[in-house]
Order: sequence, then structure tokens, then C-alpha cells
Amino acid sequence: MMHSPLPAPSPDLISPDLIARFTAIVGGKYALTDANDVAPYLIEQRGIYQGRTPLVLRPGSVAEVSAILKLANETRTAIVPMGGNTGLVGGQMAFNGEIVLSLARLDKVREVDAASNTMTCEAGVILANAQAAASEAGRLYPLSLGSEGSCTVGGNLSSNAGGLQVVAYGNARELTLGLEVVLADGRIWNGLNKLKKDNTGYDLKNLFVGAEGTLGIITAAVLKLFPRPRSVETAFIGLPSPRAALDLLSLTRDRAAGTVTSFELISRTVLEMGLNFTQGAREPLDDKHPWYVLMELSSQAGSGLHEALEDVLGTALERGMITDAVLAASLEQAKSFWRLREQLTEAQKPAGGSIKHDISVPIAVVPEFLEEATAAVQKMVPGCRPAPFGHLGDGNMHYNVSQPVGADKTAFIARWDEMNTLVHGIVAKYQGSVSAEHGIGVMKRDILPLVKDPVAMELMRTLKATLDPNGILNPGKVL
Ligand code: 2HG
Ligand code: ZN
Repeated sequence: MMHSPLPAPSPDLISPDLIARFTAIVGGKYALTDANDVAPYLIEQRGIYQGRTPLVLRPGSVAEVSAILKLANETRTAIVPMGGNTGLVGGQMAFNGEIVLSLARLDKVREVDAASNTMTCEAGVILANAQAAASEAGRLYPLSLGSEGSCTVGGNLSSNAGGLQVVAYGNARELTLGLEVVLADGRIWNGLNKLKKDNTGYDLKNLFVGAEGTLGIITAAVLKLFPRPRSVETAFIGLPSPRAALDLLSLTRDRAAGTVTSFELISRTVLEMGLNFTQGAREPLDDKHPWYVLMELSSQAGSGLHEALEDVLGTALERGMITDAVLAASLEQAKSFWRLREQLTEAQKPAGGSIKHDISVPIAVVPEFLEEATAAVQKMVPGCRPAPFGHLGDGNMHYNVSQPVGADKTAFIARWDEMNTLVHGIVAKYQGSVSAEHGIGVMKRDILPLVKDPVAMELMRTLKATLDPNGILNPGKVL
């Protein structure tokens, strides 16, 4: 059962002498052992996992990270790297008394090169600070997530984070040009490439992006920048069905002068949870609708985008694709739409137990997937409340299912694996993915071999054994 900590390997105690050697690398101030200091590193936001560690290290330089890994490798001491601790699959948790290695103090934006459209950030730079640094240089770093105020560049890359603008700009992997990585034995790979074109052998950086810290520890990255859009338009739209939402996406792409930079589908069920949860939130539209789209268009043209979007929505209304829409009349209103969207994760908590699925299917079959999954889970747990939402533009749905009203939370959550199996079976039928953007961590580790090509699994194990022969890097995650 994925909620209990993994069985502890024996022995997992780190001797006082070894703790002292690690402490000497970072200095006493940055080696936490006191239970109160360590506590925040042992919990995570979903409240699913509880960690256990004798030591949290907070190195202040790449050289210190290197020295830590060298010592860890020599002494076979397991390390769990941590960024902003916002991961959703337990990848950042020390379950078995491993050392937690926080990258938070590596928080420098080393360079913004506006002419090359690149930015070099250390792993601990908070995403919002990276966005701000780009913005100050008149550029856009488009990775955008609900947790951007606390998640970090290193965590974003290690989990290949997606988020709200993937439809236009790609996920973290596509936004990465180069990396600096500390390997398991302490060697530092300088791959801080700024080049768009570089055909000099294997693509090493993509081994580490999305590896969740199991192959090496990312300490810095060269990130891609884009022009800042000169106009942005945001609309909240009510529609009858996910199929209608796909038609709207297609119409918008055909007609609008700008680029669709976000296209989020929200079910009425989860919107209601959001409205109940978000202070001062109001119904975005006068009437209630079974489905909503939060759409954002961006353009380099200084004017005309508003009219283009009005034209698209007018046509969509005429054709019965949508039933109502409101265009944000101010930045404040646009922000309030996004606040409502970004709080949907938190908003599910008061509704009791929630069984999560972060899936993707080819975008054309999202409507079929939703219909089949809903019928299946409701048959399995009568009265349960599917509360789907997500990044329709990427075919990525957070197919989360809340417990029936008044039901026993523990009994509902006990059916997590059973429901996952059911939903993932439908995902498989449509050649989808069981982890679209949150990663594998421990939550999906045991699912992976069941759904992944066996040769791909062998290759992954080969890479792990080659790059981390002593198994010190984030053991028990991914594989
Ligand atoms: C989002 O899109 C996040 O808001 C979290 O990926 C999704 O709560 C979730 O399952
Ligand atoms: Zn998401």
C-alpha cells in the first residue's frame, strides 16, 4: 500500500562519527539534526508521506555538494536531494533514514543572457525568482506552476515539471539547454551549454532531467528564455462537454491572431470545491455549467488580441460549442481566475479523501477517457465524486476522485491501488501515460514495471547501475 513508509532496510543508522564528517563539509549551522529543525523536511503537502532522517545538509556551493557525494559514495551513505519540497509523488522524501540534501542555498541566478535568450540558474532558485529575473531582462521564462512561489529550478528539472503553459512552451525538459550535475562519486559534470545546436554525441542532459535525483544531482541549469508577450487575454468559458472544449481549442488555433498559451479544463465538481475554498471567490459566470475552460492567449502584437478572442468566442457561441464566456477586463480579474485555478489542489482537501491520477492520453481521446473513467469509478465506489481538471491542451488530466459525502475517509483511501488500476487500465487502452507531469517517486514506482516497455525498464536499470553503482542517490525512487 503506497501510503505507509517503505520497509526500512537495515541498518539505516548513520554513526555520530560520519555525521560529524558530513557536518564538517557544510559547517555546523547548515547541518540540521535537531528534531524541530528537521521536521519541515519530513512532511509534504499532500500529507500522504512521513519521512525519517538523522541529518539535513544545506550546502552553500557546488564544491560542497561534490564533497558530500564523494563522502556518501565512499561510505555507502544514501542521499535524498530536496528542492522546494512541493513534489506530489514522494520523490523528495527520505523514508529510511537517508541524509536529506537540500539545494535551497544554491539560489543564485548566475547570468541572464538576454541576447542569447538564456538564463543560468542554480538549483535552489525559486521558480518565481527565476521568472522575475527573466522579466527584469525583458524576457519570459514560461514555466508556470501553482507552486511557483516555493518550488525550485532543480526540482522542476528533476521532475520534468509541466504546469500551465506547456501547450505553448513545452515542459521543463524542453526549456533546458544545459546542466551542471554532481555525479554519485562527486565528480562535477559541466554541461552548461547555451547552444541551440550541438550535435556532439549523446544527449546527457536528458538523462538527468526527469530522473528525480536518482542519477545525479542537478546543481545549475541553462534555461531557455522567450520574448515577453505584449498582449495577454484571459477568458473563463462555460461549456457543455470536454468534446466541445476540444472543438473550441481547434477553432481558437485556426482563428486567433495570438498563441494559445494556456488551455485548462475544469469540471463543475472541482470548481465548486474551489469556490468553497477560495476566500472571496465568486462564480466566474452567471449560470452554472458542467465544464469550464480557462484560456489564455498571448501575442507579440500590441493590439488586436482582445478583438480576436471576442471573435472566436462569438463564433463558438453561435455554433453551440460554448454556453457563456467572460473575458478578463483587468489584470486583477485575470489574476482572480488564475487564483481559483491554482487553488484547486488545496481545495480538494476539505472534501475528504481524494484518490489521485495524473494521466495523459492523446488529446483527441480525452473526452472518451473522461467518460469511461467516470463510469468505471462510480461503479466501483457508488457516490464517489470524480473532480477532474487539468491541462487539456496537453491531454493531461488530473483525474482525482473525492470520497462520497459523509463516507469514511480511511476506507475510501484504502481503495487507492484498486482505483488506480482501474483508471490506469483505461489510460493503457488509449496508449496514455500514468504520470504525465508529476513523476514516479515512490507513489508510482511499483506501477512503472507494469506499464513500461520491459526493454525500457532494463535500459533504465542499466543507467542507474552505471551512474550510481552503490545506489546512494535517492534509493527506492523511480526504480
Ligand atoms: C495542477 O495542475 C497540479 O494544479 C496539481 O499539477 C494537480 O492536485 C493535483 O492533482
Ligand atoms: Zn497539473
